[in-house]
Amino acid sequence: MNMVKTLMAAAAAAATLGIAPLQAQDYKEEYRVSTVVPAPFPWGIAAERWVELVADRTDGRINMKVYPGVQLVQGDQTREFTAMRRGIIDMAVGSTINWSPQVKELNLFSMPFLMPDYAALDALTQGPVGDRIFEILRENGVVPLAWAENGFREVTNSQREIRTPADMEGLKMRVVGSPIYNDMFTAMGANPTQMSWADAQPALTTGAVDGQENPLTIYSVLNMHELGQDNVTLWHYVADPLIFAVNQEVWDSFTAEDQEILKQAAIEAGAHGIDVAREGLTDGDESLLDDIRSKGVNVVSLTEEERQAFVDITRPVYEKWTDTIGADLVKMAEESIANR
Ligand code: X2X
Repeated sequence: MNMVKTLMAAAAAAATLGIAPLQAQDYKEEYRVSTVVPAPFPWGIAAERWVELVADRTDGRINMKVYPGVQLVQGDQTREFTAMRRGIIDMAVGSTINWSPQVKELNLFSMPFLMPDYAALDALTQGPVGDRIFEILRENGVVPLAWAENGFREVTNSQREIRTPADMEGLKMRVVGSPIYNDMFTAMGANPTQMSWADAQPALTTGAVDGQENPLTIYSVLNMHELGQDNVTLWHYVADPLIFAVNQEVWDSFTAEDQEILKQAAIEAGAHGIDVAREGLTDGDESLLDDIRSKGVNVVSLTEEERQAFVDITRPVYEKWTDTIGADLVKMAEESIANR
């Protein structure tokens, strides 16, 4: 037999026996997983859990490492998605906010007051909206595997209690990198300034900005009360889920068996991350809120009428962004939430 025939025979035999070709030899020594924040933030915990589960279940064949601080894109979280698509980043656990400059449909989760509670958030990620979003991500050239959670984003500031849009007047607010945030805070009368998470922390420390919005897990791990952020308003205006995803070529380089391991591990790590992200922030367990209150922080819950005033004032933003996101997807989301 000549060489070609020998190889063909070997391949045929391998196929018959169900033996995977020796692809593991092509695997990289390390796969780089991008995140914005590390453990002990729930986001970092979810990413670390994914890495551990995959290492265990592949006997180390797939060696992943978390690179927090979006350091693979010099701290600019709005470039994470593009870098993953191009293979500069192998994998990421990323916020829908940070990928929305490239994937406009992801702004859905930033629509003001769309999701009133966790059940609404779950109705989106675990239902037809989530399926559609994953399809869109695949069309955009990355492979999405599972959901985790940064959380409901509550507003904090160093100046005064916020109960009405009038209280927002003139407050200098750090906002994230999707223009819908500029639109929302401008509509409320505040003075928003967009900056990366890397720049946000010094800006809060020096008082260059008066306030910010982020999940309370971020607030509490960072001890933001020590940065003067001693007014917190619970308004649940938006929430950012996290998505586990892999660069397409990297994904294609794995055997079907390893792809399944990666996906299953992401689902389990995501479920764990969601549990951690909600700990102490639910009706049954408010321990995180109590802990924040015990530090002398003024934590305000809005009445239904107070909340409605914010809904009304941001309504034009909601309408404007419905066009950008796509009226069909927004309608599907509204229906999923109504039927939750
Ligand atoms: O920059 C933020 O506020 C953060 C950490 O929540 C995100 O990456 C969306």
